Amino acid sequence: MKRFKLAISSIALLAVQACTGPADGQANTSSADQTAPQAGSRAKDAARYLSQPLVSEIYTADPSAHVWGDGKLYIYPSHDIDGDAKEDDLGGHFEMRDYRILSMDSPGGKVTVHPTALDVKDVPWATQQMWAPDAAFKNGTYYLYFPAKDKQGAFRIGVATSKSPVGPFKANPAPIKGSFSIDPAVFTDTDGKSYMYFGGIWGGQLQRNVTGTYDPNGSKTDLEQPDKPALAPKVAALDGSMTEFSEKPRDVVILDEAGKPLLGKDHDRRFFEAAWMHKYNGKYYFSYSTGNTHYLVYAIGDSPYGPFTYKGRILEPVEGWTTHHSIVEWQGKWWLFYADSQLSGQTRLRNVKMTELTYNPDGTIQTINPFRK
Ligand code: FUB
Repeated sequence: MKRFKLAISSIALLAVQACTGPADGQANTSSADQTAPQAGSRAKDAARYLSQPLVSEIYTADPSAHVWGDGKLYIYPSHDIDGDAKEDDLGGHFEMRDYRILSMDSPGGKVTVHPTALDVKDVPWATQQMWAPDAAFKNGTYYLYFPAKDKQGAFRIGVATSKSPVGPFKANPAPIKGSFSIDPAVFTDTDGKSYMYFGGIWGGQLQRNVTGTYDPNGSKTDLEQPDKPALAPKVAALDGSMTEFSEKPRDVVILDEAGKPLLGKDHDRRFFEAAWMHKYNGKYYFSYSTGNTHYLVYAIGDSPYGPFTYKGRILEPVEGWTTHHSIVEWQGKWWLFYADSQLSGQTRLRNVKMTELTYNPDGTIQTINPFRK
């Protein structure tokens, strides 16, 4: 299957900018951006979607949401741009070059689009493709973690610091030692220890790092062993500096209901990309995207290292090939942040959204349909 799929919606009834207001926790959009694309100019049937884009001045994806000490909600997204690359199975069309951070005071309130927080030109080791980032806070410093390709074309994970949650961030001169692949997600446990979850197959290159060294000629997809355990995402504890691993990355093992690792052929459930960790009622919820089957799913464990047992879907497929999410508690409710291609109809130009997440009494998550019935 191609690295993109056809836009689901083609019936244009309402202009997004004429939509009658926020729905389901959605915010009114914010300040103008002189680098703004044509977001919002494409007439679409906004009412078909469960949630509306949080901002339309820029294209955004991969929303990592956090609530720091001031009680506001900060979103650390990818900043999609309309580049020249043709769409391919390795995500070459995701040509992002910088990060812009979003913030909101309350669900459904104004969303502020902050100025550039970090540009690839200011990252000494990185050349291109500033993909899905995440952030952490410790002892007065904010940390921005981001994947980008180095001069060999290998994805590494970098870190940049700031005294402000919205930057500007200053990048460390080299990527995190021992890091590879994409989609860092940093989880700080209640005991203060922080862990980075990361990885992605296909364009995320996890399958090209199985020997511990990047193999530029490795498989373009996965292990190509459908009946063997699927490639596992990785987890490593961060050291006290928050800028290096304190251990060699370990496999995040995801088991089926029989206690067996999910297999490579199980495309509806196996890990593809977009790791996220959150804790609910003392349990660890590892969630991720299944990529080419387009689901956001989750697995539950008793330790930040797992193993995790697959539990089900969080989100059914959105418009556009990718989605990527975060889950956070804010103002007494749990929220799912995700992205689709509502504004552009193009996979490379996405927009972030939020909607409420509901748990069942047994701790399972109610599956969300991104479209209204
Ligand atoms: O945004 C670029 C890549 O697409 C991300 O790193 C993946 O998670 C997917 O959303």
